Amino acid sequence: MTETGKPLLRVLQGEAVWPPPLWLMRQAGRYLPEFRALRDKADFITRCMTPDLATEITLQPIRRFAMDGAILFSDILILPWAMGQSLDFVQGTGPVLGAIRSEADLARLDPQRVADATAPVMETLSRLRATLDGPDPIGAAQGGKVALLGFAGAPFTVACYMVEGHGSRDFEATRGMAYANPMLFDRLMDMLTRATADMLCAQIDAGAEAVMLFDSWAGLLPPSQFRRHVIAPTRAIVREIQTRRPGIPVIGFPRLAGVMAAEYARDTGVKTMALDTGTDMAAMAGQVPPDLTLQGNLDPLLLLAGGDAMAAEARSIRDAMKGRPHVFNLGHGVVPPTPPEHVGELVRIVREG
Ligand code: 1CP
Repeated sequence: MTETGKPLLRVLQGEAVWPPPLWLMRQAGRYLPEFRALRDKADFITRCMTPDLATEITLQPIRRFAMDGAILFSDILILPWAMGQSLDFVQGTGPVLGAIRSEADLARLDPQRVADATAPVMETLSRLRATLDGPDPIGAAQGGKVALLGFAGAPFTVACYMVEGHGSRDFEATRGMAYANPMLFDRLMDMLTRATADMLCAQIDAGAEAVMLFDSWAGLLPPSQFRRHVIAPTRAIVREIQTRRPGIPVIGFPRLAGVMAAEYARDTGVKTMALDTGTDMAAMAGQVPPDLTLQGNLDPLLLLAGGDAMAAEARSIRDAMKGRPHVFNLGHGVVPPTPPEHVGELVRIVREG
């Protein structure tokens, strides 16, 4: 099977394919009983850093639902962890990091450590690619049609967790630092921009066929700051990948970007823009070039609810995008209480064409 035979890759290159290929953000995770069974065996970082476990978790949803894309099981915070920042995933609280607030804190990070520290992630990717494109003893290859996606957090969103030290509604310390100490914040952003491009190139070398940049907190920024901390670093990463690994598509996800999304699509060079739940896909399609792929954007809470309302909305999104390049997905991640049968039903509906 050649690469061009994978429907998801064809769409990510700008081709309209019907019915649209699909995968779901957070498709591997707590809503699957087989994931919960493994979760009790090892903590989160161990699961990410053990190729046997990360490979298995990545493939679980593919075996069950045969999505068109398999996304590496890892996390956007693995990069700061690999640079030496302390990171702990606390049950019920989320990630906790040793906050970066000063030059001295920043000086303790070492991007040179990333290649060695993330070697197990690259091993996971090469095993995944071999499985997905190989003969099919464990039912995960789906005839060589499943594309392998790598990812990273975009610099601004990763900086949010690094500076704040934990999740937040508004990341006040981070946005405050960007205004009050722009020299320090820019140094952190530059470090992240370079390290992210390097890590994504390494993921591509290990087998990723496309990569996604999650900018989950992009929408917190006013326009001038959005241009500086979202568009500019994303453009730098996209250019670096285009130069060093030509032909590999980049999916950008500027979550909650609102009216700035069209500018992001125009100025970053991403091949695909993923849209959050609040964006009207058809309206956005009218504002971006016809060969820019759009990805999204069913509400994860409609997937949780299931039934006729979910079916109607999924068909409506799919049909509105007919004739243009579209990857069907959610507008944000699958929520843990989602019944797996609803995911199966969604896959069936999107594929009925
Ligand atoms: O113990 C556990 O099971 C931890 C839960 C968990 C999981 C399953 C975390 C902690 N991360 C992940 C996996 C993950 N994270 C993936 C894997 C692939 C897949 O989608 O199946 C991906 C792509 C991410 C990306 C990620 N992590 C984002 C960007 C997308 C988004 O959801 O907006 C963000 C913001 C994170 C940070 C993070 N990691 C984990 C949690 C609980 C959070 C959110 C913290 C917060 O803001 O409160």
